[in-house]
Amino acid sequence: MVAQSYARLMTLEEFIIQGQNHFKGATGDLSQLLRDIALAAKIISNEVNKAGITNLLGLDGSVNVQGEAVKRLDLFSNDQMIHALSRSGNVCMIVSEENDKPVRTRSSSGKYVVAMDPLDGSSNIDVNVSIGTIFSVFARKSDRADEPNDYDIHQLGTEQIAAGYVLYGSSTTLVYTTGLGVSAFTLDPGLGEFFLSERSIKMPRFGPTYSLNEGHIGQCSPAVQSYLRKCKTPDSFSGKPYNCRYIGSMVSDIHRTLLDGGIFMYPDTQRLPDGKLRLMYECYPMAFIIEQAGGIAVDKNKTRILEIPVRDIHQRSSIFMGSDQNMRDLISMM
Ligand code: AHM
Ligand code: MG
Repeated sequence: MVAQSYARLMTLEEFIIQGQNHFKGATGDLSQLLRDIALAAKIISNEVNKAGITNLLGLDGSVNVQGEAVKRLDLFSNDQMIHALSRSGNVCMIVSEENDKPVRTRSSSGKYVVAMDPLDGSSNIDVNVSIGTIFSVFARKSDRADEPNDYDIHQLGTEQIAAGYVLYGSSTTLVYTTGLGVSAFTLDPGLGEFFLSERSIKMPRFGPTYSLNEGHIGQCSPAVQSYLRKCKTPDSFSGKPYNCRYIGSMVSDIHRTLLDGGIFMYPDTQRLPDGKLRLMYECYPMAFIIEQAGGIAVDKNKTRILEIPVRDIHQRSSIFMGSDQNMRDLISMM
């Protein structure tokens, strides 16, 4: 019975090959890169699930380039992702939250540059709350015969050729886009296989949910404060205020927003004038996914996230993203 039901499911591998067939002349290199990321995701997922019973859990005493405490699982995930991305020789350079400088792989002729947060939401590791991996893929600009350079990493979000995240939650889910819609895959941990769980995800045009660290509201702009007052005022249609949902793991908060609709924000505050989240490996990939699903993503100046230039690989950006209607309401107040 169970075996029969598996027969109806499409594996990630089949889906990737199907997608590759859409592109005439595709070499299969991007497909291989996505497979490599899926492999790293399985290894990290396995380790995340064991974290409570191994000594991987806990602080290792060092701090990352943002001055934040680094957990061992972050380092493990960073190593696994770098290793996986270096396997097939397709990636020449990797920008990671955990590395001060871009990491050059052995394959200086690799076609792609990847930006990633190998384990996002790390403050949630110790309390068994879902965390995730975020990635963004660019085609290099420089000649493959030369060494990769700064132009390869200072690309706009609109130039991403793929982006995605892996959510290590009650199940492990991989969500990605190559610009032809957003699809989700769920890991069967017994088989070690990702199966297609949702194709061409379109987020609801509106969702009665807002998501932010509201503890900082006193430091937010008047526009964000008045938007929040609106969220809390029962609307004339439903007679109810919006729901507040905030996990504190961007991957989890975005995944819920993607599926159920609503709005997610990490605004600028007096203390953090550019917010907290990193443009290249948190904001760009999530904005690409949200836009592909029919949503909107902007910063405090109403600038489309995907069009904010990269000055520094670890630069931060305020971010407001979510369903079309929620975002239009907010933008009209900004
Ligand atoms: P991290 O990359 O160090 O894990 O930080 C990013 C996380 C996001 O997942 C989340 O949206 C945000 O930090 C939560 O921050 P805060 O605790 O200030 O609400
Ligand atoms: Mg992180």
